[in-house]
Amino acid sequence: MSKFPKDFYWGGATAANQCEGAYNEGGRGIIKNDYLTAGTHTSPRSYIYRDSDGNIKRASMFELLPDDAELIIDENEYYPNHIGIDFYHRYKEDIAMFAEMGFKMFRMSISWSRIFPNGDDEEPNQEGVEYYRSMFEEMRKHGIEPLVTLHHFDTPYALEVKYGGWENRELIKYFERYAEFVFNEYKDLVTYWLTFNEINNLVMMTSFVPNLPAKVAQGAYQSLHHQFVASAKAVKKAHAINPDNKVGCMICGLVSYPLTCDPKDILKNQHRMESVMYYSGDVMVRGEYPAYSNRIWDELGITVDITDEDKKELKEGKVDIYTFSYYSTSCVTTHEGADMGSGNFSMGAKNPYVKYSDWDWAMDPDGLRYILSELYTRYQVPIIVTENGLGQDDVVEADGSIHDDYRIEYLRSHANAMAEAIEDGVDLIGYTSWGCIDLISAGTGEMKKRYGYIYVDRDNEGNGTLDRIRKDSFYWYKKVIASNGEDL
Ligand code: BGP
Repeated sequence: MSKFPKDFYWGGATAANQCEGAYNEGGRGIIKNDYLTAGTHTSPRSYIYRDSDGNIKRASMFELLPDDAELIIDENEYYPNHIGIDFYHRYKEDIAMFAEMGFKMFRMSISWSRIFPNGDDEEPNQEGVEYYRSMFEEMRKHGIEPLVTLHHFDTPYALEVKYGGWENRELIKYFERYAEFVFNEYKDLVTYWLTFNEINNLVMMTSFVPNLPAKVAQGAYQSLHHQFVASAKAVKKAHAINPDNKVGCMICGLVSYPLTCDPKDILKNQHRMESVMYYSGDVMVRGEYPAYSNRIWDELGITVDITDEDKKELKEGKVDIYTFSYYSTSCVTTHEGADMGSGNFSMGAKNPYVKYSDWDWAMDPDGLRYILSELYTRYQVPIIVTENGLGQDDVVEADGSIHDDYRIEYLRSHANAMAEAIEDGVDLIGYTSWGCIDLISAGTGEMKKRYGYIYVDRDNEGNGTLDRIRKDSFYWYKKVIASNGEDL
């Protein structure tokens, strides 16, 4: 007997800026990621910019850009997101392949700058509006439930230039207007929504980067607060427009363990989990800042401007479901000399009890069962795992087949962990694995960090036909969905 509930939402996930391409088609406005070059897991993606003296310079995505930097697109560089996997033009054939696998849910994102190219425009861009309508209709035609992210790393760049980005409170009203517009527009087609993808990423570096200037931490926490308020206002609108709407938070699952049983490691890990992960969920699900917030702000030497009106909004705009990404875990320690690994995501000490991927991310299915139980005990709302998967390059055999048994093994072990969590009593209602079709890596800009059940013929330099090929995992997942997770 399947351990998964009868209507479990099996599916996959993508994000507009990593798959659509067509970055300057259909009236779309520019986003900052359009300026990101490709990187690898050892050399970060970078921006090319002109400084106020007219010099052309390069800065990695992890550096702070100077205030006078004017981002430019250099004809001699390769910008992977410009073409993506051409999902913009091929979404019908791709959705048909998702349907062939039996998807019940498809998580995608609306590109805000396709709807409001500058973010604060008076009128929406009709071509963008029709584009997503057609995509939702296509999903419905195949019986697939859309799960729509409103913001996946893609604030319209014009808002960053004009207002300085999310540090400025002004952005709240533009996001609210965009959200209200799409809730009304797609009212008959969409009921599952997520506001900000991995909202906690905004403050992640304040825990991982030592001696970060207080100004940076201040800006990060203030921006996050503005996104919390923007999200809460959107939740209220969603409920007012259609009481059936279900809105979720989307939290980056930065799960860590104490490296040793030294009580100092236990405490350090508790504080790490609070600042990088629980802080955001606590505000969005419970509608108020948790008690430990003051400790976090004091340690960073910052003050977050929170008005009484904001507090009211947060209370009234609590999310209905908790969703998160889960790839990996890491360890936290106060002891010198721990192996810190090189993965761009885990950012902690290496765990001797788990295996690591080619990109040095820990593969830890037990950690998924563990965190699911922690989260459900904490929040008691339905949960969806909205991202999970193994990023690894694949080999296309001479006969065109792709034997990605390593990916099947990763996914199977995580599906088993979900089944166990359900038996533990967790109200898990869905699973949309990441990059169900190969797409551009957010962290490295690589194409070869592949997550898909569907292979896309394109390499890190932008060569390839963009043809789609079914991998072995495609047929495996189809069987999993058909048996509702019984046949893993
Ligand atoms: C999450 C993002 C996704 C996705 C994923 C995998 O942080 O929400 O956009 O990209 O991570 O990461 P990467 O693309 O760096 O392998």
